[in-house]
Amino acid sequence: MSVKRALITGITGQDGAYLAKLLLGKGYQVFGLHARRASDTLWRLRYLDVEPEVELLEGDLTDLASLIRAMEKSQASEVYNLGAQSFVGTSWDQPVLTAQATGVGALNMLEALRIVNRKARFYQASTSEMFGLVQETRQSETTPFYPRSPYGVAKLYAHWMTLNYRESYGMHASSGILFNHESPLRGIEFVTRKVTDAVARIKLGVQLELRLGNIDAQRDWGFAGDYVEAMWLMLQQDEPDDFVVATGKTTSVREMCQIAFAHVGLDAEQHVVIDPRFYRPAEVDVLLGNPEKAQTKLGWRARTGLEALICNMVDADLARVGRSLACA
Ligand code: NAP
Ligand code: G4F
Repeated sequence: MSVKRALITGITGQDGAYLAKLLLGKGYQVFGLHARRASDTLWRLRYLDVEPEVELLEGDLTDLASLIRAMEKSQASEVYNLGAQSFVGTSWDQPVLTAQATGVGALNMLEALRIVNRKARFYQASTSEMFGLVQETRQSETTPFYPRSPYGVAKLYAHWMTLNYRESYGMHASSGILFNHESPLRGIEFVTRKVTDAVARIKLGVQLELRLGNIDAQRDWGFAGDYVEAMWLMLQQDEPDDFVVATGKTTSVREMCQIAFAHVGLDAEQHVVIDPRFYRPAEVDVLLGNPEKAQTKLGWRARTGLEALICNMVDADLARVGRSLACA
């Protein structure tokens, strides 16, 4: 049997690294779209020990020609579109870039499939941010969307384009509506990692306080390593479809902070300072997913609880900050 070939956009991001590891473990040849950057973006692939096994192809989601070349070079039969400007906060400062990379970028990738190999299977990284001002207490595949940020709007465009290409061209294009998922590889700008990094620094005596915005916001947080399995399962189905991927539990930022500080014997109340600079122009107050369809049809469920996840992230940051202090 010939080796399966997969192309991942956003391979240098949190999910891209975990997905590359998962697919390599299943015997895939893995190609990753890689935009040239001045800074080191390959650290996550090194952290998971997969950098040498991944073949990087230069390209950018805003450059259709580079995506066509990536399709031709990789000969991929599965394409995972994870690339995006993915930080909600930045999307108000750079709404046009967000629309181009996160919204039209997905359309460019779909076009590259349509031009080079429309039989290739396509995964779109959709998001619970599309529910925004939630229209139902537990959000499922049938909940109406109401995005609250330029990022959410861009993702909704990409989501509908994925459905449209499925219906217009019969393409195997699936959309995973993933709720927040975290790991030690999470970018430092996202709230869980911002908290676990600060907890490590405060514990090791190199930081005094942690400045946060709306700590009453609630999220349905899971572990990224569990969530990339759902992406793969979607592309193994006979028919393309949309799936909510979530834990089915929601927790406030405040409670998540308490877990992180308590893990190292500290009291969050003593260190967290509310700073209006981190409030957003429009907030998504609460997200809570209903993952029943993914459980029934994909046989997928979240395996990692929030407490274990946050404690693991704190431990990873303690080790990281400890190493950097030892080298200083
Ligand atoms: P991430 O860590 O921010 O990674 C984003 C990736 O996209 C990076 O590899 C980045 O490359 C790449 N990228 C940015 N602009 C690009 C462009 N113009 N062309 C090509 N690549 C570009 O995000 P993540 O947490 O892994 O999330 C993966 C995907 O799932 C994203 O689409 C995100 O919006 C979506 N999502 C995430 C969550 C979550 O909770 N993590 C939930 C729902 C949906 P550089 O490293 O070179 O900048
Ligand atoms: O960690 P966050 O920045 O994640 P957010 O906005 O929920 O977006 C993440 O999850 C989405 C899925 O729902 C993805 F599509 C998206 O790409 C990204 O991965 O913020 C979580 C909550 C927000 O309500 C925010 O207002 O935490 C609140 N928060 C409070 N203080 C803060 C802070 N968020 C950040 N980043 N920094 C703060 O200081």
